[in-house]
Amino acid sequence: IQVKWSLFSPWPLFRSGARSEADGGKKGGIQMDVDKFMDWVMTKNPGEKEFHQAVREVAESVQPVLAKNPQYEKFKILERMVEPERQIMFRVPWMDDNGDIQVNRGFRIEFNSAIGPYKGGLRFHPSVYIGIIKFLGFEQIFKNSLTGLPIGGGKGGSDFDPKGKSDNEVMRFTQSFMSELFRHIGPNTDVPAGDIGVGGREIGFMFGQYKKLKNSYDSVLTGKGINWGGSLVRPEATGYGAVYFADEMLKTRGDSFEGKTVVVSGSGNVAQYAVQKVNQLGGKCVTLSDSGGYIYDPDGITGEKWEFVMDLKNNRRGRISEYAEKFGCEYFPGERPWGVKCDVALPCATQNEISLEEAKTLVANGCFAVSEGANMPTVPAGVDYFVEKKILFGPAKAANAGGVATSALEMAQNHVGIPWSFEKVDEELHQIMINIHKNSWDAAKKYGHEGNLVVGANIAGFLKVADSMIDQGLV
Ligand code: NDP
Ligand code: 2IT
Repeated sequence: IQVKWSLFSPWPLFRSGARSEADGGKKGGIQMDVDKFMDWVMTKNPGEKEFHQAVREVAESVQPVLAKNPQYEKFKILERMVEPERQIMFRVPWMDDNGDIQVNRGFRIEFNSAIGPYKGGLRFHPSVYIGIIKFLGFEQIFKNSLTGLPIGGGKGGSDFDPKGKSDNEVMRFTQSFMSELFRHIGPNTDVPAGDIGVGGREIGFMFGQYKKLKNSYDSVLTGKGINWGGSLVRPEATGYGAVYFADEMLKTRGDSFEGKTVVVSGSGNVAQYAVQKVNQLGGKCVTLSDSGGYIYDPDGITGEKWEFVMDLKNNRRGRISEYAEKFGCEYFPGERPWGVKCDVALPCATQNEISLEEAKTLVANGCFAVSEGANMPTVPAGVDYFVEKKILFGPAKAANAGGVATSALEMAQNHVGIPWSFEKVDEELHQIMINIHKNSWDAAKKYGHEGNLVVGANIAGFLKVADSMIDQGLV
């Protein structure tokens, strides 16, 4: 049997030993060989390609920091960060409406608690496997740090497919899921929330089951209903936040959403409220999509058309093609909306939904700002292309941090026991997005990548977690 010795002793492989050039080798961190580091990560985490993708971007981004600050290398911060503190995988058996037994797999990855209890959503989608949950959990560490609030990084979910399931089936599944998850979470330990396939309905069923098992009314999930501990603006927060972030980017060029044509993908929670906020700021959203295809409405998705989407997706749980039938606009089955001419693009569906070709098409058609509402929606070569072309590019962990930030505000309200007004939460959210943009901008500039918010967000998110890990010793 051939054993890769790098699995046991990675350091000599990816430390070049050469002092960094950045400071003439005087203060000197050690230059890391990112390719070799990634070989080690990939050997330890085989087949998890989305996780590899997320780690590589962060590892590349923080090189200027490692070069100037030897303590991060000394304390093996990056090597420790890529290893989750705890990973939980469990069986979720449940009974469907025909009386047949179904078995799904549940996950919760408690990735990093250096700056607060694990925090991050739960995704229910048939594509879910460990590599997806790990990429999302890893991203969450830096995103949560960027919010400026005391929340660590975690993520979970299941390969359960909510599509076509009855309310009763969803309830039985979520109760079974929580029957295992409850023993791992807690208001000061780990606080899940929603993500793809997990919205108010699922959070409600899970909260009910948790409460029954623990006999305790804990702030253990966010995205709760407004009658039972939820926060105003949490449903809106991710979409609003991604638009607030885009607005900050536009301001750096003396511009705004007024009169802009905006292409949006997805038609779920994030997309819905991104459209509403764009409308409020004077822009026009002309597309929405789901896994079936996209609709193109050149007049804009406003008023009763927006209300129709809300009812279609949140109550009737139908397909976006019905919008085209109802309002007589075009529907493109099996396609993504990136070929539509626009000023601003808001990817709000899923990972790797903008390919390099699509990134090129967007730019060729005049798109000059992209704010990522979804997690990791642009492939790495697409991100590089946007950066190279000096597009205003808001990377996911900065641009969509408004959701988790407002979750932390929900926790704060729960801990004090007093709810805030819509205006107060919205104001806090807006200010948080302004701060994230500024901090990412400043970090990029400080480390020699002015205007590159990918590098800036990764560095700003990394520093706070890295310093906290050092403060807390070898844990
Ligand atoms: P929803 O489940 O409410 O909506 C997801 C939307 O994306 C649906 O329109 C869905 O279409 C579409 N979609 C999902 N997977 C695919 C796929 N593989 N191909 C094409 N379309 C797809 O989820 P959210 O709106 O909550 O989440 C959207 C994105 O935003 C995700 O990347 C999520 O991680 C991210 N995010 C969410 C936050 C939140 O607070 N909810 C916070 C931060 C980020 P269909 O119904 O046909 O599957
Ligand atoms: O990706 C994300 O940030 C979320 N799905 C929201 C997480 C949260 O805890 O609100």
